[in-house]
Amino acid sequence: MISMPPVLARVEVVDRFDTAESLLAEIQDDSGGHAAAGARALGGFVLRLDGLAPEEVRWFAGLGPHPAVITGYGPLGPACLAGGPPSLLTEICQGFLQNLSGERLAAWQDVLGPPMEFLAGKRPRYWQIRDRVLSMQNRTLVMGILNVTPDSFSDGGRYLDPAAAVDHALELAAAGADIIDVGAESTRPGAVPVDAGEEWRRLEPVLERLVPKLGVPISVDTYKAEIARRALELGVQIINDVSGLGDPAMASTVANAGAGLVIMHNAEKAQYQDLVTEVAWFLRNRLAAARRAGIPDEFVVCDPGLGFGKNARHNFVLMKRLPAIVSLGRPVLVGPSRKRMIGQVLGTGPQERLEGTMALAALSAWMGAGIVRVHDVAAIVRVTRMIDAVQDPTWGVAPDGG
Ligand code: HH2
Repeated sequence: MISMPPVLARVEVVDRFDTAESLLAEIQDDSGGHAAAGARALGGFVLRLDGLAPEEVRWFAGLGPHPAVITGYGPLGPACLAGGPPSLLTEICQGFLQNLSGERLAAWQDVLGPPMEFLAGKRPRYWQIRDRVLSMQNRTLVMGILNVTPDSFSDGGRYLDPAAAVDHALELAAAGADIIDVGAESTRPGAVPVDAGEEWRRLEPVLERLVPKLGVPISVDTYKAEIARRALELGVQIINDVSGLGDPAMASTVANAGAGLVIMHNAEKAQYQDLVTEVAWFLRNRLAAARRAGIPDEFVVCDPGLGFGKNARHNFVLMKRLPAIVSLGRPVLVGPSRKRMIGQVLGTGPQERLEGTMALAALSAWMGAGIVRVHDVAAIVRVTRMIDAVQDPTWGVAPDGG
């Protein structure tokens, strides 16, 4: 097993609300430069590299004030921000790689590949799940939520009865859901943990009925490898793991079934030195762990995990800087549905968060998410269809349509 040096590369999009300070707040400046300000002037992209070796950081420092480059320290050690248009950042990446050799070259080639594709305008648009491929080429996918729990924060108790659960899943699919995500343990803060026996008692009767009936793929929201194994045996195609492979047996279980996997960021405490870097690093790290366990990257989708070990402010920062997660190279799933971050802004309870969910789903789709996970499928399908039409104005509309 090759241990990968801790390096990380990602691309952020700088917009009119960003100041040099807001992007640089996280890396301790040791050069007095103004990369983010430069990025604004030059075209709106910032490339951030973390975990540089001393000679590597010297190479960046040697690039001088133009192109706008700043070096400092992040949570993975020496870090660098370079600002400018995609062509300039691509040139910088190529120059940087030319100066490397051996294991460092291999490590940086591996992490720089996806951001360089992102800068070239390419997005990760496919997800392999068992023998199917889900495409996000033309449109954002909608994952409908089915909670077979007594205590989920917005719909607990409504679908505990298997017949009601199956009916609801069929309704969600008819409303346009591309995937149905079935969960039998609430993950809301303060929820009582459920043992595998109880979780399976809730899931089994639903999955047994649903697998043969449902035309769209089923994912199971569980962090327990034992539950994942049983669900995969019944024929589900995806495991949605909110612990990001916390169970050591999870990756091999998913690999053996050739199933799709959602790796979500989670943390015990809402405490970060540098939120976006830490979330991106966690996801990259778990992606590499999945690969080592035999899950090719094509089978994995990444999720920043809104509300998991994060306060509202963390959630909004992650939403705003979603391209940093998209540039890691895998399709991104975002789950904003009815979450507390909406209630905190609008002062509304879980049942009155539809507009907030619509806004966050629209932003997610616009900023490159491939999948949104929601309760209100019919409304969100309409929202994402509109965003998709703007993303690709040639798609689905006749040239002379009014
Ligand atoms: N959020 C919830 C549960 N599972 N999975 C992913 N991948 N991403 C998410 O954001 C996510 C998730 C929480 O929402 P919900 O299922 O509605 O509530 P509860 O955990 O109370 O059942």
